Amino acid sequence: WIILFAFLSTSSGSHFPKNFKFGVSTASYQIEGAWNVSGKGENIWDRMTHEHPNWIEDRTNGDVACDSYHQWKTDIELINNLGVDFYRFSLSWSRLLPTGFSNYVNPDGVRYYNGIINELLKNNIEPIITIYHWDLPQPIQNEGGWPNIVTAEYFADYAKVAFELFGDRVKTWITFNEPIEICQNGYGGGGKAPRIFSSGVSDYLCGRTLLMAHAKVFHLYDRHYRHKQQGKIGVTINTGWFEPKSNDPKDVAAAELSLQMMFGWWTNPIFSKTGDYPLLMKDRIANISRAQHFKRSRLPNFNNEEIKFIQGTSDFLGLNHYSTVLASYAPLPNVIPVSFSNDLNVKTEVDPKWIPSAATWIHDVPWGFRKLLNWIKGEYNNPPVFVTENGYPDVGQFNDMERIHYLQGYLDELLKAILVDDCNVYAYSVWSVLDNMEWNRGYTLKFGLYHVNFTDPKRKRSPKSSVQFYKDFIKSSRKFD
Ligand code: BGP
Repeated sequence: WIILFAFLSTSSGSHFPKNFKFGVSTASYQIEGAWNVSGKGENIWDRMTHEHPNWIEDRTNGDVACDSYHQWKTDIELINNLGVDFYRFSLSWSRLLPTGFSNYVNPDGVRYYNGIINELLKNNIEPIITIYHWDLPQPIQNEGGWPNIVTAEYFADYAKVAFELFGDRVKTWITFNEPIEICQNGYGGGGKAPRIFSSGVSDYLCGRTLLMAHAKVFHLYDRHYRHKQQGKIGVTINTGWFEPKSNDPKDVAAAELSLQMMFGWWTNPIFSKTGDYPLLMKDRIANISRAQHFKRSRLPNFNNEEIKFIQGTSDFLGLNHYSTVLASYAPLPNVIPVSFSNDLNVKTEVDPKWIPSAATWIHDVPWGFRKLLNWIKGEYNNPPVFVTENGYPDVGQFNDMERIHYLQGYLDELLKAILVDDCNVYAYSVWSVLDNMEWNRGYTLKFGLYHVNFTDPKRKRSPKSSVQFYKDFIKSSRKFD
């Protein structure tokens, strides 16, 4: 053991299992630009950033972003230069289906994604598609968006178009990226589009639709495409690690409640033996709703048939993980406000000794990653985990030593989780290839391995030090094959 630990702590990349895959991730709205050209329709991020520029820190938007719609070939060269196995990117729903509905497919959109997929394959890089990374077509939002259960049908129609068009070459599909961000931040009072403020009700309705939509699309793939196309389909859920602030059972319970309500909300119905939302969450929201004089729980239930429909609908658990917080007990929620965060009501803070980043919510705490992977292993019987995002934000320095320190630390802990703890993780992806439009932070926050000059109309890309780091890391991990 001592030798193994000594080796692990000095290793860089070595000893990852033979078939372990490394990659990088992006999302359509954050990089593509070309928001209204070549037939693309309007989506909720276009609408929100145009109507409310002040909701974005630097009053920018994704109109041009990294201009990847025109520069995708350069991007693939940069990705290829890293020596990665796969590239995870998302489809812009309104670039393929400008109104959101499947009665008209935009040929330029099809051409664009075909170009990317074919070029990746030519370079031996596996294309991995996220079907939905937050850019809902505006006309579907006009019909109520995700809180309206009918949106699940339109999502399935869209997914079918994607399977038909690209499924002969794309073998890994991710239905949703980070459902809690879509629902709680989009419809429950957070800052993400469409930023609807009906807290405490719409966010849970949205959650119900998303879980049904995910399951529907899984079954669609399973029944009609899996046999022919031989691919895998899963979902990406995000969570930080919640470390109890002390051994006090109340703090331990607060940490567990946080994991169950933020992560278990999604993973329990799909990956657990019981199906359905976590019991802790159901009881808590039912009780609070009662105290608030609601006639029923604000958490809309699933009947037995629906539970069976959702259960087991994922070939892998996509995990986005960035950071850790200390959780401690807070008194039972007040009756108001009616909101998800009031339902949860756990106190969180960080250890002042942890290395911060340019985002208040991200610290360099690699051991939390290993603990989370072990928690997932215990909770859901060691499912295959695909780490779809992990990364560190700064303000854009070329010599990005903090990013390298972060990535090295998290990769080391991942390796221990795999080799020492036997966690079933088979792939890892860095967020992100390029500096990009970081949602509410606009261009003030940089996650890229490559720097992008956003004042240059050509959006010139240049490597940061972390490019060489990741490249070497991947290469040395393969040397031992
Ligand atoms: C994840 C998203 C990514 C990316 C990253 C950074 O939640 O899936 O799209 O943006 O986080 O987050 P942020 O820009 O909110 O700091």
